[in-house]
Amino acid sequence: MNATRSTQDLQAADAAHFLHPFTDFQGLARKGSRIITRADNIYLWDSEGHQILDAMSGLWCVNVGYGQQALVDAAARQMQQLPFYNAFFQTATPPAIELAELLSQVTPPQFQHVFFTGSGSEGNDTVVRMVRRYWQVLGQPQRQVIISRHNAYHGSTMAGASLGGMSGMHEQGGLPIPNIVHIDQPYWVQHGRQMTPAEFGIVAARWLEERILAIGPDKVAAFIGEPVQGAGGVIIPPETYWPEVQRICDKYGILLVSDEVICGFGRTGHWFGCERFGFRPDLMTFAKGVTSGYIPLGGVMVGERVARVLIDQGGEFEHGFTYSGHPVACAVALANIRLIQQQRLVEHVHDDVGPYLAKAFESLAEHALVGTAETCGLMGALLLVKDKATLTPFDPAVSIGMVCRGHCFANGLIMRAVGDRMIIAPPLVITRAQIDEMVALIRRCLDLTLADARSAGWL
Ligand code: PXG
Repeated sequence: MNATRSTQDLQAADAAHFLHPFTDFQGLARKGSRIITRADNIYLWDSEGHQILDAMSGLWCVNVGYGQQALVDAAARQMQQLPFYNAFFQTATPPAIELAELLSQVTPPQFQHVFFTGSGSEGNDTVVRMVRRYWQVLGQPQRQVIISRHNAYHGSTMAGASLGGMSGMHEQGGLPIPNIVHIDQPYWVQHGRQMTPAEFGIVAARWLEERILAIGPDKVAAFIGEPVQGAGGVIIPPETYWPEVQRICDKYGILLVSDEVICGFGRTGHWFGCERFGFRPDLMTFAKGVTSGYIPLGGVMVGERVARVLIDQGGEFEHGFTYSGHPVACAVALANIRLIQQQRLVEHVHDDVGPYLAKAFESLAEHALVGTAETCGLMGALLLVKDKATLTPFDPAVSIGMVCRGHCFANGLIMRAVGDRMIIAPPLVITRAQIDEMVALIRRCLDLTLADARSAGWL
């Protein structure tokens, strides 16, 4: 990169040539991108020299924080030794083999095999093909239907976006693809306030059973869900939800898939979200935190129930990507997972900063704008409301989340707005003192948003 290029110059080139993901191209071109030039630990710096606290870990991925030299060294070493070789033609590379072995150790015991991809979306495409292939090999090819949930996010490829329950995405491009259906999400504020959360968790899980029965259990291949919905706004299900989902999947013999792209690798204070919520998936999609985002890598952990069928009876599985098991990506993942182990980051979240963040969020719950404040490990969400007592939302035309996000942007804090939910997922290396700093910034931005709401008469 040419360090002498001005922000303005870079913004002009960006607007002229770069189509950003999930972006209104014209709107951004008019405004100009914020250009991020470097990072360390939990902080970013933009091209104007502003320091920003990254409470979103990049995009839910930089679990070990920025600037970890061990990951950089692993990439450089592997690039020199062997920058690429594929795993198609009866070949393998040491980093891919060693990562497969290490993943089988850090994941729950039913997982002894992995299929590598380049991203979470490709991982979920692999899940769709793999579960359908599994049932075909078992002589039940009619088991085609995969049940997912509204407001889930499972990626942006045709199958990933179909599994996802984002209506805006479905409208652009004729989705979902056939035989993918959605049930409602276990979001208590939206669907369950007349019940206790524990009662609601059972009710929400039973929506799965009702749908299975409506379709016919012999036609259903799998159920997929994120342990905690991330991009959907950090929707933390009641404790009763996942065990009941597990019971229902077991009852009808349906494969259970946990999308761990966000929840995996320590985010919830456990290695994987399914361990936090007490269920035993047959397949697990991962990406993001496997390399802390330093380099793209994803994949699917394949439980023995599925692996034995595919290996012992399946013959050739006609699926794969150029970068399945990319040696540089796998070398970085190895260094990343070893760092998580050495620095005991999962324990750090579980025993120390996770509970500390939960306490801090309890104090934010007292703010006039905050209707609910929830955390799970190092994920958190504040629901902004017009009236705390009744959880009455603001007029959607106000876009209160975007107002708050604007203040975060201007005050050196990256916090996401998903509708009226303000969400965070900071790097796992965050300290208590840094949580205090982050929460003080959040409080300031809430105060500024409240002042806007008062002066504009939105309250
Ligand atoms: N599953 C889950 C649960 C995800 O969060 C994917 C799959 C797809 O991964 P790839 O690597 O193909 O992007 C994701 C990705 C957001 C946001 O706005 C979230 C994601 C991606 C982009 C934006 O929160 N998650």
